[in-house]
Amino acid sequence: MKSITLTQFLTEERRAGYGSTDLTQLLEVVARACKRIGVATGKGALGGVLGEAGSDNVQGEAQKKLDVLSNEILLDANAWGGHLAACASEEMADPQPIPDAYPKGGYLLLFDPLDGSSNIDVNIAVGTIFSVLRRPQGHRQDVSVNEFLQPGTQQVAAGYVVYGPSTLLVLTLGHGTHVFTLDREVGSFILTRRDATIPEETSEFAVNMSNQRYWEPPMQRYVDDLLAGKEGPRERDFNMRWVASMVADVHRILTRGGIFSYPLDSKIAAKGGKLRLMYEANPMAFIVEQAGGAASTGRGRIMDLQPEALHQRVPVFLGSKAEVETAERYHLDA
Ligand code: FDP
Repeated sequence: MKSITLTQFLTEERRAGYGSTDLTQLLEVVARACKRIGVATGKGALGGVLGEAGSDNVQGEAQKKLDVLSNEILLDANAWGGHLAACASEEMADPQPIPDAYPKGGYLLLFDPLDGSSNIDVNIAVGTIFSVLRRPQGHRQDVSVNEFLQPGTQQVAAGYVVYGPSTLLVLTLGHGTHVFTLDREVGSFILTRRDATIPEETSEFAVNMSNQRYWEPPMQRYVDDLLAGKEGPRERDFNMRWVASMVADVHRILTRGGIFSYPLDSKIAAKGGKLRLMYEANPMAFIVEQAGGAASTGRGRIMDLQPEALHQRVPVFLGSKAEVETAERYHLDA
């Protein structure tokens, strides 16, 4: 069978009325930047890029050298294309406008350049997550942060790349979620799964159990019932997995189902949660919903939230639809 490259896929999508020429080119630039991040990640200790950068990001988290490098790769790659008005990143306090030397376009790009960075030094899969919004109409001056504060339902595209045993790009433009695998010899992303579908039911959950004693009562009850297995109210045994790279955990769920959750706990309650709404929760929610799954804060749909800040955090439950709805019921009935 003839293989379909990302370029061909995006061109055909555009002809079918999904996305503009600018969006297609923007996504190709992001994919190309991610290939470079994949090369840097793949070099490991030989590339001299492991370990701490010696700086903190806006959230007070220690930056790894690869966090900083990946951020620079994405910014450099996206500066000159003319498709974007500005970029925002987990690693930068404020959005970065496109430099004056280049034309500005009508899209806004948000990214977590290297998700799961605690796993870099131990050679476990990490990834990049990105979200594309349209710049609101009527803004001609410098891009303000408020232009980024659009609900997830406004995303025109979202994706993630996993740098694992193989490098994968998962993408949605709002009609289906599609998986591309990097052919490393040729250097192209090839479509390997069209219209990925997450099974509605699951018997597998992903959560950092070490936080159990800090969770809210409904979350405690939900997980107690999962752990009670066949003898408990759920009447079946559940398996648990936790990679601690959201991209890898979400990709497992996209492949075989499951529920991923980073709930509120008393250690992070003041921050509103652990995961960032704009460049982690929203793009993953879009991808998961487009694959037939669901994504909730535990008390409502993630993509319906009106963001209040660029680096806002939210509780996250996503994956197999029926299981996310069950977890939601525990919270809403409490
Ligand atoms: P990280 O901080 O290492 O980038 O983005 C947050 C995240 O990783 C997710 O990728 C991951 O699911 C989670 O945090 C891991 O949290 P724990 O350290 O609590 O396991």
